[in-house]
Amino acid sequence: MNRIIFALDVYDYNEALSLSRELSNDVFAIKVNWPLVMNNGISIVKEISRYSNVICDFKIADIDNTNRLITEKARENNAWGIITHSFTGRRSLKAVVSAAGDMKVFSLVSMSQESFIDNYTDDLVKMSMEENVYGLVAPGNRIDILRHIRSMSGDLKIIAPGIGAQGGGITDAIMAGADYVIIGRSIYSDPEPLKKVKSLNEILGDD
Ligand code: O7M
Repeated sequence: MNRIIFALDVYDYNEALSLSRELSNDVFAIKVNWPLVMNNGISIVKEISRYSNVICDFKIADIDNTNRLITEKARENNAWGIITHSFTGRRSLKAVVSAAGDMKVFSLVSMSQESFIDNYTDDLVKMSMEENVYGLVAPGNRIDILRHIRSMSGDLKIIAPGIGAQGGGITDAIMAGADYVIIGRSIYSDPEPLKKVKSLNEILGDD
């Protein structure tokens, strides 16, 4: 079992493909964000999906119709999962869940940096559960908040960024209730990314 979601926050096509090929067997999924898609187009999602589960981290935050249009593009390109904001309200979240089909929807309920979202986290968790999302994004570097979200969210999957470059500890995040940890710079900025992933998996007791 792998519990690392690799945040592929690079611009370059060749670098992205070569990291995806190299790391795919040792990570649970690859998270694709705007920097890569802006440089290469949405078809990069389909290409990477040949090697790994791909989670489109588009942090969708618009009205229902626009959310639907964005979600459909991710689905068309074989994404395994999609990340949406939830602060935009129930109608917007419903649109993502309904357009997602088999794709897993992750709803962001707290960030790895302090934000105004912190004032609404409990409401966002409750609404996300009522709307049947698959999982939540919660901060892996703000352990008390992560533990609190875990205590509220039943068996929803929690994916947690903020590890390494943003100060969070990988085992602390798992112990506080994260199912998966999202890690970018600590892996792709390492001179030996595969070795780095394997050593993190060893810390987690994963093979
Ligand atoms: O390990 P890093 O800091 O290099 O990368 C962290 C990744 O997680 C990067 O892709 C961020 O956009 C993302 N992220 C956060 O860092 N903080 C958040 O609160 C939320 C996310 C995220 O993945 O949201 C889905």
